Amino acid sequence: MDPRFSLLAAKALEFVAEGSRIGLGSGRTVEAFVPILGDWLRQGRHIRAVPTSEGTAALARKAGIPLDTLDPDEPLAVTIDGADEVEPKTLNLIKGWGGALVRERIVAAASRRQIIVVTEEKLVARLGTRGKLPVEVIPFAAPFCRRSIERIGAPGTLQPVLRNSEGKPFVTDNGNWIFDCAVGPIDDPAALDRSLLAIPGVVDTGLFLGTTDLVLVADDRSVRELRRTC
Ligand code: A5P
Repeated sequence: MDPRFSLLAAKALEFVAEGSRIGLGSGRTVEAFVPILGDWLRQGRHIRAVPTSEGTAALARKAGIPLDTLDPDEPLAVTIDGADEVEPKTLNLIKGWGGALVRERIVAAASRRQIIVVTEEKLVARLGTRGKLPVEVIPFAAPFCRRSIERIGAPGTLQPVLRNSEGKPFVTDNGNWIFDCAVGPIDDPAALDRSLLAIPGVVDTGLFLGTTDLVLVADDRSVRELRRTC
């Protein structure tokens, strides 16, 4: 395992309060956090966690973390999640390379704070720089969504490629498919997000704009905290 994941996990634990309900994100970085959280609970502490994917739920059960469901009357204190790109000034994100974007969005919205844990190569000057924007679609609408996505912006702006797993479409925890759209640095992420969400059959996009309160970034030796500056 990348040793930076352990640094991030230890730091993230500082933001979990005894007795709280938290959101648990998805991806390798969170996978490193789950067993450390389990060890912390075995020292006599209590939390309940809402997982953002079936994969995280399985890991959490294995680690002895009590699971919970969303409660509209009781926001989660914090969600600890990963990301695929982070813009340091705005803390805007691209998420979903792991395929859990929809539940990640819902759990983030149900939380008072969203804390993102990343290694430093995830930091980008402009979203899109790492070249991939996931868009979750309803399978019935997939051909229509593909065509509509291709027509956004100048020709070639977004090139949707259906995500595959062992030769078949990758199926999300919600029974949907994902188009990984080849992108470059995005000029106006909010406008792009609106255009994508306006397509019938698009469930959600990997653009997480204005949802993040704090980003923890690990290099080989330490973890630094990023807060929004604009
Ligand atoms: C899951 O859908 C994603 O949003 C993950 O949070 C993201 O891909 C980060 O994953 P890693 O920690 O594995 O890079």
